Amino acid sequence: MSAPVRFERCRGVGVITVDNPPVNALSTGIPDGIMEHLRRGFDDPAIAALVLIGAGRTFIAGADIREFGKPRDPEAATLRDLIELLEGAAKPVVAAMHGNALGGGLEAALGCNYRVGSPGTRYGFPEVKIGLLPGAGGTQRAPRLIGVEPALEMIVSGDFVASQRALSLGLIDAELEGDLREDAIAFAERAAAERTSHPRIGSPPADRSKLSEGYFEDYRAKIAPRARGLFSPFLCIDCVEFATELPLPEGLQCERELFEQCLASPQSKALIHAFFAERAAAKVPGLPKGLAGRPIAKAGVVGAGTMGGGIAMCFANAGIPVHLVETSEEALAKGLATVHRNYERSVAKGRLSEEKMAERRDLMTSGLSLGELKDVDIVIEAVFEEMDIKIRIFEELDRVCKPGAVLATNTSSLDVNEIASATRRPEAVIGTHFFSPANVMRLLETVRGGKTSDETIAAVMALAKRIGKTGVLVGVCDGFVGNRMLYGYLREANFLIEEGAFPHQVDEALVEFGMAMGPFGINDLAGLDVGYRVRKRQAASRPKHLRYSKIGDTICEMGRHGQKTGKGWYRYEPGNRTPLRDPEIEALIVEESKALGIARREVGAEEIVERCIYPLINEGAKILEEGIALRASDIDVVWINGYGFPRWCGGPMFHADSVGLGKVYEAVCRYHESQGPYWEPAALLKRLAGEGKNFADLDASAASA
Ligand code: 3H9
Repeated sequence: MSAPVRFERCRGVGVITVDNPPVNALSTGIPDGIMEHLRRGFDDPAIAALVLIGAGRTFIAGADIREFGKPRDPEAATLRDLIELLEGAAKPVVAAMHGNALGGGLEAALGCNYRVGSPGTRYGFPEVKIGLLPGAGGTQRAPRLIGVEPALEMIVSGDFVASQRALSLGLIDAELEGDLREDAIAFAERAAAERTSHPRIGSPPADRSKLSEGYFEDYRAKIAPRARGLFSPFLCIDCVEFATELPLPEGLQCERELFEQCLASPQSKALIHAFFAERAAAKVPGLPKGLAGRPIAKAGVVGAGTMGGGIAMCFANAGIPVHLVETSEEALAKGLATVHRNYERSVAKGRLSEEKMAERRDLMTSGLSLGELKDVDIVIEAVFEEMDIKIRIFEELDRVCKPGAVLATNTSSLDVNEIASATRRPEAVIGTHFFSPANVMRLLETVRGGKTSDETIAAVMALAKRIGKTGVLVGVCDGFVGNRMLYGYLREANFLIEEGAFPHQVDEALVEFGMAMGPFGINDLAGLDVGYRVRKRQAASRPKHLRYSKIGDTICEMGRHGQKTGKGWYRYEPGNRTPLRDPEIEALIVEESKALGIARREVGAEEIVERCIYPLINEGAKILEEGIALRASDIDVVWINGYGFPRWCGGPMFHADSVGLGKVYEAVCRYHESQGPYWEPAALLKRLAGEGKNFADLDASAASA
């Protein structure tokens, strides 16, 4: 194994290479290694300049996130020590960047005299996405180097900046198109030969003379809606404001204190959990190593409704040709018109160029016969949630599709095994449950049937990554992971309104908890008829002794299907999506309580949150017991990316761990007593609570098994 930091002399330039795969993170020992070689270069009279570069596919992607929260070796040098040494360097140092130069990696580069990069390099401070702020001088040096406004935008959004933009901002001094190492060495040689002094980010505060009056206050107000519930974006702004007021050493001190606050916050722990959970979800235990699955060169989609059209867009957006099939010209034209409208909206908003839109539209073909799908590598069926229709389609797909093609269904709750049994190749059948709008939502629940082959799973998990989705592998059950958990959440929301709350109170309490929207608002957005159809299908098998709220059905039968009909749980003014309380619905709810013999009572926000969130956890535990989800963290990924669960709470299972499983179990038992059988505690929850363990322990022991 090669050393994680190497030194080579090339003519009069010392090249320090960080080789710490996969992303050259600044793990313990790496700053020491870089510092040792820097000193060696400073001391060697034959060396006139130094280059800092990354091995493999990237420059340094930041501090090692895995080490946060763990005890650190007090003897080991820190990133801040490294940057201090760089800033005091007697010889010019050039950061040569490719791949990603992120967080602490970019901060180290800011400590160098020169920054150069390959054309495709991405630069950024993504710390805010894991609840932190750039804590090794990024908030102080970036505004001094590139100006307050662009620096603030980079630091608060966490978004990456492309190479050309980095060049125009002055974040890098040059874009080097040839061999980065060679060109950077030549750049360093020239700098050493031609100049006696080398640029350095100075101590005076960043220039605020061009900022408008109240600039930082306005910025705080501007980001407030998208940063709802979040802690670190506001501390990022504080830090940049310090950079405009304080000399560098004092600014660095303030930044350090605020960084420590972020690091100690529950939010950063939850967001870091979410970061690793998403990466863990991509790994499927048991799949043969290196199995890539069939490459997808062309796709087919059956059904051009909202979901089908959105799924076709996912393929076209990723550059994959896609053929869309409908049953009538009219339905096809309608579906394509929606797709085109979506693209045009993106162009109008400046998110997509005319040229890219044309390219994407050109990748889409369409027709009226399933026979046209004979050459696709994957077909995704996205028609009505009716088993009979799906069975007929899969029988036909089995006849027409080429051997080895993946046959996928976008069902959100139906039995994938039953669908697979309509074919002679159940190994090729899999569920791909997209979320609406499919071209926007990141979650892809990938449903493994009893006979789905490893190749099919590998192909779909790879496809998920390629089309920019977070794939989570789940097993077959009614509603899979996400919707199965949703049943309990919505059920309790409905019971709460029978008992005394109104829809807006339930929604407000859950939005206050952190959910992107409340259950009634989201129902209206998604369309009430979808859930109604599922409930009708389940009616025959629903145990009659169990409590059932029929208000949702009544509302649907009144023709109130949510936002699309202007009325649902709320009413809507034409052209406005703001939910407004509707006296007609509230009267109906009061009437229903009376009919049920329930004396309405005040229902507090705490009860609303417990009654809706704890069933998620209890059901999640049952899902784990049954092996429907592979990990508790996969459930978190599903709920964060598909259901608007606050990422900064880490997902329902991480949230349960944070609350304490003992406390959650005790509450579930209490509600079991008062509310009855729906609240039957999961055996796993009981066991973990009894053992003083949590879901993270379960995942850790499964990973090490
Ligand atoms: C920081 O720098 C703090 C400082 O300001 C102040 C300090 C005082 N550490 O995403 P991928 C792993 S905070 C450890 O699948 P991609 C990742 O878990 C840090 N591990 O690849 C995965 O492991 P595995 C600021 C990391 O090509 C593997 O690398 N920096 C780190 O799609 C591949 O990752 C960030 O927040 C890390 N920093 O994307 C950058 N980064 O194979 C966060 C990645 O075992 N990282 N890993 O599952 C990213 O945004 C993406 O990983 C990146 C590559 C764009 C780099």
